[in-house]
Amino acid sequence: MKRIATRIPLGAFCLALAPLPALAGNIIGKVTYGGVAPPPKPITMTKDKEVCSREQHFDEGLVVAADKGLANVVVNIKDAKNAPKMVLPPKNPQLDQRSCKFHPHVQIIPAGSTMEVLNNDGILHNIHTYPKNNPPVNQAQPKFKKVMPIKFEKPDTVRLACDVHTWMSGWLIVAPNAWYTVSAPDGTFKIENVPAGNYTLSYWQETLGSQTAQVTVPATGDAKADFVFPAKK
Ligand SMILES: [Cu+2]
Repeated sequence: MKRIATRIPLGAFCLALAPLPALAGNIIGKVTYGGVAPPPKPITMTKDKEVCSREQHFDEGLVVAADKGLANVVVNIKDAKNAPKMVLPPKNPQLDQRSCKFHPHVQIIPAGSTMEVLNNDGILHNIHTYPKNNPPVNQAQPKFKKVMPIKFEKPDTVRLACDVHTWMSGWLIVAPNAWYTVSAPDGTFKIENVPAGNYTLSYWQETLGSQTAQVTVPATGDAKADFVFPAKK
């Protein structure tokens, strides 16, 4: 009768003592527009033209790249109970008003942070926020006031406008956790360091609204979450 080997190989023993690898990966993907991209719509400026026309202005409600990559889509994990908090950056996030345009058009900041609204135009702006969960702000920013801080305590989706230049438009996402990101001009995005498991991703675009999709983060490697955003009916 053969003896059954019961000795545990030394290699396995060492493996058992080694720290467990973190079973986490990144969710990466590209959002594309599922329709015929409308041609960029130029904006007619009616005020402070000398300063405002330092840059070309187009309607940024739907920014589609040549290959249909969709910019400015906010991607986040829904019901992210175990999500880490978004770390407050060492420097305050900034919203620049340059050439009568908000830079960036869509920005994600952590809840509890203070956003510095900059006036680099040397003319009067009037920031007007349309929040759901934070106090609204409607405040003139004269040309000499270069920086105006606004604190955002609670998670929110905030539309930004300027009451002097009615075409100025932007969005601020006040994120409750780190699993938020915004798609780049080519539509690509990445949410880092998500533990293995099944998740629901939310895709939000200012003109097209919200969509969801399922994604599975494997024990090793990244999860692909390419998404075709349905065109508006
Ligand atoms: Cu303005």
